[in-house]
Amino acid sequence: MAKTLKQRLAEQIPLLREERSTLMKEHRDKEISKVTVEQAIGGMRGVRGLVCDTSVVEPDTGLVIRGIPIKDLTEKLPEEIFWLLLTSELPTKEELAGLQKELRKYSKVPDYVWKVLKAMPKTSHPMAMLDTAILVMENESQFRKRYDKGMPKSEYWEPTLEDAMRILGTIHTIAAGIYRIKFKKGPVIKPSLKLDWGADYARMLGLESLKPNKGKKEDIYAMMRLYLVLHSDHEGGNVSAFSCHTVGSALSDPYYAVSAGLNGLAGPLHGLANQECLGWVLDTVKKFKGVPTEEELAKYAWETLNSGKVVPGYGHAVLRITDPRFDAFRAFGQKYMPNDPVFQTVDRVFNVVPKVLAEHGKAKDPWPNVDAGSGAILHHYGLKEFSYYTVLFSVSRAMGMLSQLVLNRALGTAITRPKSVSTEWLKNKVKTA
Ligand code: NMX
Ligand code: MLT
Repeated sequence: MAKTLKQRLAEQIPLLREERSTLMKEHRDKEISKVTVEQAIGGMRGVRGLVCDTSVVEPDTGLVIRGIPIKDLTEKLPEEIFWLLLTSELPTKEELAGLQKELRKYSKVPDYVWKVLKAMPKTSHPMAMLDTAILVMENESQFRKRYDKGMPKSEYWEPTLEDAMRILGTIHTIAAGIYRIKFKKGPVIKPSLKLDWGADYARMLGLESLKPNKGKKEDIYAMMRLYLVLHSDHEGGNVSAFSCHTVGSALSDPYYAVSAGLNGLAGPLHGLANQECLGWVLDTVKKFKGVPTEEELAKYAWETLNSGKVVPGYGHAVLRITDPRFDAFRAFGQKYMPNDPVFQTVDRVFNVVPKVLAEHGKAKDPWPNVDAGSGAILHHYGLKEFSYYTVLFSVSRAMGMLSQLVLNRALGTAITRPKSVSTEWLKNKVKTA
């Protein structure tokens, strides 16, 4: 008989606990990283001080989920990725069907969430709306309820998983509702309970009825599934995962922790770069009245840099290659929209900006990241309100944040509390080092 996700985790967790306890018993004092002044001042780049098993990102490979490079996962459903992130296995057909059924069990969005969203200022950013919705749903937290009743530490992961299932069971419906409320697209659409998670999200957004999508239902579903797979996780040190982890480490429940992660994702150097990136691309199309030439793009990139701004969608704190997630979006665009002028511009930017950034000499990584290409694809399917784009990223990244939380609860990971030092301390330390 097919196992549920909870049953599979219940089998794995004792072994994971054993593995961690052996590491601690036998090797607790071994050094795995050092910290330079540059790292302490420069956002701890490259410091190894955090354990995350859901995925790994190395400079020369990009995202690898449980040993599988992301390029080999592009045909999978997001739900399969969630199972993979948590268990390090892809689900069987039956396990996948069971997981989908269970997610649907949690698909009812409480009425108070819609009331709160509708009461928010019309000018609220869609990310502020999503974050508010997740936070107000904290009212549903099983973790908090059981914690208040004195649940033993060994059981923490169980209501964490239940909260995760409720967040994932509702977040696509909430996110689609935000799109329809904020951009006056008509009444909120209910979940179908038949389609898979990605396809249903696309349907609830109403993408099928947007121009020019007539008859392209399957393409739109494929696009959304790909989008949700590609953004699902990026190891533990990125701003959203680390924020979620830190808040979760205080035993704040998953609603608080995910909401903290989303606040980080809303920053222009992190998830908001996708909205900024499409804005940058469209500005060039407008300025040069059509797909710009490579010379025009180079000029525009230099103007951006000389005005002290970053070129959004380029550079990365870890990667030193073209982000394989960008490659996957580019391949999708080449297949489904090779003649779209916005996609063509993105492609042309890719030929130009790395050279400009290399010549500029500041960015350590001149290559495109995931945000460089995703917007053009959404734009092609009529989703043109780019302040919404980070919400799509969030729906997907909730899978990564939540799987990391569940595993950390299962392993009893300690509260995050690194030591900070003062500038005075640094100055004294370098004198003696
Ligand atoms: N355009 C212009 N300057 C850049 C860029 C860029 N795309 N990328 C890095 N730099 C600058 C950076 O601002 C820094 O300047 P300064 O010394 O004046 O502070 C210098 O190059 C060195 O930065 P790095 O060490 O290469 O990059 P860091 O690890 O600090 O930051 C990012 C990584 C991703 C924040 C940075 O590359 C960036 O701001 N990129 C544009 C925004 C973006 O695309 N963010 C999305 C990240 C991916 N995501 O999905 O979240
Ligand atoms: C992400 O997907 O989280 C981004 O690429 C940022 C990062 O990994 O630092």
